[in-house]
Amino acid sequence: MPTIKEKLAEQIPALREELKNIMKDHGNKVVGEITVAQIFGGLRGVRALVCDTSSVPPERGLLIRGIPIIELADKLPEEVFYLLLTGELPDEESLKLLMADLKKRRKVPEYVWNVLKAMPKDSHPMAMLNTAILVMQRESVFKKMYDKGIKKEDYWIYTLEDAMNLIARLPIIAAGIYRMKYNKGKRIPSDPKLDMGADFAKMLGIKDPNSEFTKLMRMYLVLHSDHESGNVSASTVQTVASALSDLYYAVSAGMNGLAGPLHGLANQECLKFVLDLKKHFKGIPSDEDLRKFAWDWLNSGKVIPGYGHAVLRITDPRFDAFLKFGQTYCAKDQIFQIVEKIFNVVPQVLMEQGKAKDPWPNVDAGSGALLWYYGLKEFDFYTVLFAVSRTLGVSAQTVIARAIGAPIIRPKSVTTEWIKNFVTQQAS
Ligand code: CMX
Repeated sequence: MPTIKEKLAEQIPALREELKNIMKDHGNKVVGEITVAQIFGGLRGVRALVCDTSSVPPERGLLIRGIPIIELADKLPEEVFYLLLTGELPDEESLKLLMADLKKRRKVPEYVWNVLKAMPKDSHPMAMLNTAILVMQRESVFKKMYDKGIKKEDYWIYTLEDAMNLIARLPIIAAGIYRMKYNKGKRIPSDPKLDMGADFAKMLGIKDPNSEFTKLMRMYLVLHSDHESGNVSASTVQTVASALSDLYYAVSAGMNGLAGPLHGLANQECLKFVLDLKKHFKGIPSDEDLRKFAWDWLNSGKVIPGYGHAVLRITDPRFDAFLKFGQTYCAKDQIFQIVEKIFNVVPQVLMEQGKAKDPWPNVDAGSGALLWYYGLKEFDFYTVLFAVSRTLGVSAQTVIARAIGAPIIRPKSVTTEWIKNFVTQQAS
């Protein structure tokens, strides 16, 4: 059975050949145009990137290598990483090899903890995580080999090394940040008997008598792992990596984008919204009270966290997966019931308001309530969980970009003056 590196080494020549032929035969074909509104509007809908690990058809939601995410919700994060990279789910033997390889790499250098301890106590856990990633840059195998002088066609091999090291270390670092930041006691060491999700759950130190939290962690790591490459975090990783910055630089940069409230931080904002509601109404609000609350919220100029999406036009299937989990394991929990109630009321309000193109819940709308239920109540930590998961996808994307020799990303910008002149010329 091949290792993941051998499997990729088998696949990459054909991938390169295919790409070369597409470029040779069809390089001049026009696939789209861009309007002035798109230039000023965050490039929404502009087809300008290639991402083979996953796709997000607006009416279907996330497909990883063509497989709907809902069909992968019960897989291990390691299986999904294999799928992201190779386009195939691993057989038993390949999975064993991958898991054994990742386990060997579960070592975090002591200086990472020293740097984290030296940070101000009120540092956001995402600032801590991204600092930890950046401070490990000196460990980059790609950087070391690049300095020695390697062939371009071998870049992916050392990027894969960095990816495997980073993926193996991040759950340990994230759990360490959790215990340090919230005074949970000593760090809990990684357990080599456990898979990534179970080990992460154990290192966080959440009581888990029925292994439900372990199940949730595995699912959480799978659901957030990838979402094409146009979103803020993934596109940042790809842009930084395209300068041949190593994966530590690139992932740290991308995860700084994930820390924004319109992106990954929405999950912490979401739970805050739910808790505010519960406090305000001293329990579960009625539909009518919630409608009014949502309108007041919108009228005060705020967005409803966890609702809307730049690409999706349906209820995010990742939200569906969390909802199903909640209905199975904590249907009677008040916080979870408020999440369900918001789902029943808010889309209608957003439709009536008529601004959001997508009035439906995204991945962040429901996950926080489940974490809260199991006792992970420090909601400014939630984006860290997202980041640990998203590193699987963006790392796979970067390995593939290196394998196909993707060039430095450098689109052209124009001035507002240029646009004004352009539209004037068009009019005449
Ligand atoms: N509540 C209120 N207004 C919303 C809204 C929401 N949940 N979603 C969109 N809108 C508004 C926008 O703010 C925008 O208003 P203006 O015209 O006044 O600027 C208008 O509707 C049109 O926006 P859009 O084209 O539908 O949405 P965008 O592609 O510009 O933005 C997103 C997408 C996710 C940033 C936006 O829906 C939002 O802010 N949602 C709340 C935050 C959130 O849940 N983010 C997490 C997304 C998932 C992730 O990346 O992790």
